[in-house]
Amino acid sequence: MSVERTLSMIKPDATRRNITGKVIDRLETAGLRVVAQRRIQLTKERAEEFYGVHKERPFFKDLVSFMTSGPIVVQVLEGDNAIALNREVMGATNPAEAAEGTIRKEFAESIEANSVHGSDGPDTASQEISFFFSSDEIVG
Ligand code: IDP
Ligand code: MG
Repeated sequence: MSVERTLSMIKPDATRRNITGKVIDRLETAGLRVVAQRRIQLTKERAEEFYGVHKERPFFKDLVSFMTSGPIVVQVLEGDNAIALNREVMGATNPAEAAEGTIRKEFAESIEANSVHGSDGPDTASQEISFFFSSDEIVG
């Protein structure tokens, strides 16, 4: 096992319902440690840049609109195998397919408004962390 860091976002559907604490509790209970955190409002330009990999997908415009519809909480999570562990705790993209006990099964409203983001691999984790945080903002 190796200690990793991953980028997490608590999405606007969750900030709107005031359940950021419930989401963070799931992450911490699973063994992930919040080593950086900030509540922000994404601009359209920043959301388009963050989700650039999806720009040809049919849901891209709606996704950018959703992600800018309210505040988000961006976090760096640290722990043993943090990248895969976070994906496991999050559950499948579509809450209808998410396993029992996962954040998306419990809290997501739809395949779009699915409460959380987590990096999907080591390269995206390091890119996504530096998209939001400088190294002196991450305190392990
Ligand atoms: P992930 O968040 O589980 O990694 P991705 O495929 O990377 O899923 O998609 C990024 C985000 O785009 C999803 O979390 C969700 O908010 C949105 N999304 C993905 N697929 C769809 C879809 O088919 N319809 C609407 N929104 C989608
Ligand atoms: Mg993804």
